[in-house]
Amino acid sequence: MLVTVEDGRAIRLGGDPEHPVTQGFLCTKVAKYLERTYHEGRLLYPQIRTGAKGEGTFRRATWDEALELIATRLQRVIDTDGAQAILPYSYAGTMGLLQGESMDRRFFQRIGASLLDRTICASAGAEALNVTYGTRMGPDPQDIVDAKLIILWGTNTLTANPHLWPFVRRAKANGATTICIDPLRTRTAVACDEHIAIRPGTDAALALAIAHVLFRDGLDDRGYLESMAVGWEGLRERVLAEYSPERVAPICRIPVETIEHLARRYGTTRPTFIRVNYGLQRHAGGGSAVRAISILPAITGAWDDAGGGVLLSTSGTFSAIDYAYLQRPDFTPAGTRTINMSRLGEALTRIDDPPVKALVVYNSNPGAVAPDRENVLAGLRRDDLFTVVLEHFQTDTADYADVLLPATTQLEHDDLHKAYGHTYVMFNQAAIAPLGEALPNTEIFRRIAARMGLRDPELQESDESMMRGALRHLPFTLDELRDKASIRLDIGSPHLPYRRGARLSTPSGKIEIASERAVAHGLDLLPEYVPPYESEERDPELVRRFPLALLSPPAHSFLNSTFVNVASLRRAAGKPTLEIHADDASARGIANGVQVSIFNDRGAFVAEAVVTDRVRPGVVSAPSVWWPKLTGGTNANHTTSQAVTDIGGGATFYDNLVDVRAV
Ligand SMILES: Nc1nc2c(c(=O)[nH]1)N[C@H]1C(S)=C(S)[C@@H](COP(=O)(O)OP(=O)(O)OC[C@H]3O[C@@H](n4cnc5c(=O)[nH]c(N)nc54)[C@H](O)[C@@H]3O)O[C@H]1N2
Ligand SMILES: Nc1nc2c(c(=O)[nH]1)N[C@H]1C(S)=C(S)[C@@H](COP(=O)(O)OP(=O)(O)OC[C@H]3O[C@@H](n4cnc5c(=O)[nH]c(N)nc54)[C@H](O)[C@@H]3O)O[C@H]1N2
Ligand SMILES: [Mo]
Repeated sequence: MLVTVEDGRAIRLGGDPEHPVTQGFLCTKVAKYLERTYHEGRLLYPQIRTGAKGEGTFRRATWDEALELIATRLQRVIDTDGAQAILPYSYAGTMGLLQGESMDRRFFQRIGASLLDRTICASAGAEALNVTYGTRMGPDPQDIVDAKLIILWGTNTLTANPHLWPFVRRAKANGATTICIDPLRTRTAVACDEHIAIRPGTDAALALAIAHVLFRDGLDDRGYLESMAVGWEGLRERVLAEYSPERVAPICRIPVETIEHLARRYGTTRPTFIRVNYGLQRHAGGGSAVRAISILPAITGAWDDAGGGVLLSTSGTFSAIDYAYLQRPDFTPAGTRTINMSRLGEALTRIDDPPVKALVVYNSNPGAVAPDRENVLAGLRRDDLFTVVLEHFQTDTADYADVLLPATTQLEHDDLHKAYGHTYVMFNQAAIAPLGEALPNTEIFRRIAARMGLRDPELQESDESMMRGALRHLPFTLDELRDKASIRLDIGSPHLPYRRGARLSTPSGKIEIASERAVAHGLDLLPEYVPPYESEERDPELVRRFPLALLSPPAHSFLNSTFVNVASLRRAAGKPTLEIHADDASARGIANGVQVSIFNDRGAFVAEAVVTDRVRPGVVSAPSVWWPKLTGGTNANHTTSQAVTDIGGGATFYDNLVDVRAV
């Protein structure tokens, strides 16, 4: 983005028209980044808690006093319970390589704190691709303009990834057909040629039924499979025996003909591009779903075509960045335990070898976004837990802090960025001085380390020097990147990561349809359908008590819980709503516009009913992630569970049965 600064104040913000992917366009939220930066609620100085935990009353402190308190309390935890009683908690507040994952990692690993498994978003699909393809790569979005069939699978592109849309639109203009697979009729579904309203959590079954038709009708590319994949013969046998469209249709609750048409079209069109994203992996079988979908282009040989294949994330394309230099995983003492961030409530209330005694939260708002919120709050409320929060705003999480520290925003610090939807490395140049006494995360961790008496030079390295280190294996320097702002990776154009002849980084060097590493993770040797935890297949009694499947996907105007406190965006979002089909509403005496309680055994939240056929019967949707403190104290995460996915330990936000009643 381009920022115009006048007398030290940012006055205008826009997309960079020269960026080949974003092309001058900012999404709805980031377009309001100035309003957010200069928001009256910005934290401008360190604060120390004075009231009860959760009450949110603080007094102003100096950096000196705040740092001294943090250093003393962390040291006391190390002395009495051991360093593993300290838990860092961070995710995607900023995805910058410096402010997101550098000095913080060095610091916590050096003191021997518990490691955090960052599973709250993408780990199920990431691990599924790692076992199948060795890494995560896919076609370059710029190449998909040549695709003739585009399947948007478990993704609300127009909301969550709008920068892909111009390329989808160009493909459409070139004659491509677009199909959206989503239980909800999202704005993306409306913009596509076809919408398949699948039952949540059953995508693996659909993908394997497509594979069935491809093999049954001879639409597989035997040459590609033989040279590039292992285990396809076993898969062929399995899908022909177990995944016929007739058997899968009732699982996915879609017509047999829909599956037949989809499969035949997939098998007879070239190039085919599948954009699979994270919505469909937030279920028990999320990893298995991504695994099954990811092998479809191996069956048809779509990876040979420019713009063909499957794209979950381009993260693996950025492997030349020296993450080990930035993060120093070698600092971690042998035997250090790892705590899954998707089970924070459990970590704070049930683990005791040792118990978590200090929690340091940055780039995340677990008090709003983490599943099973009532359990999370029970943990945050503990009086023997010392909590430090680095934030821009006094979020629901910040209300539980013992020490609350002001962090800089994207406009106030330098950073390096990779992408997960394109292939450019980017430089983020500070445009304005930090507001108030705010400091970058990196500087805060340097100061905490120094205050604790740690003398390692790696814990004092400057941002500039870390950026140079991170880029040392790339064919350009930091100065060139700073000058150009963004540089495409040297990967050839079109980018064909798995074209015939490519050697993969899996043990066999091939696409592992049959995967021993999947077995090591507890999956079957071959892809299969793993039903949702909260489903007829696994728990019919629960279905009788809580018959509605709740999805709580991102609201168009928010970025998870970020931007919820920005007035213009909250106005655009309106209020917390629950979308419910007329059949389900009338069965419960619920009229459009009434307040409803959405509940299960974990908890309840309140929203306004919107009776609509955007959701199918049996499915309800609550656009998220609202700040409970701004909306009557609750949000959808009162009902979500801490159960994790079949692979990758991912959160299962959308594997969530509820019932609804008017209040
Ligand atoms: N505006 C906006 N943009 C965002 C975000 C945001 O909060 N707001 N968040 C960002 C982040 S962190 C992420 S991870 C991405 C997430 O963006 P996406 O990867 O697109 O994932 P979700 O929005 O979680 O879900 C996408 C769609 O999947 C559908 N879905 C749910 N369950 C299933 C299922 O079982 N099968 C299928 N086929 N579909 C299903 C949902 O109804 C939803 O419409 O977006 C990023 N972009
Ligand atoms: N029910 C439900 N829950 C969900 C989801 C859902 O779809 N439904 N989505 C899930 C997904 S995909 C994700 S990725 C997670 C995201 O969860 P989080 O990673 O917690 O993301 P945000 O809610 O955006 O909160 C990020 C916080 O970081 C702060 N921040 C931003 N930049 C900086 C910085 O430079 N320094 C510091 N110190 N702080 C900063 C912001 O002010 C913000 O409060 O939520 C998950 N939770
Ligand atoms: Mo995410």
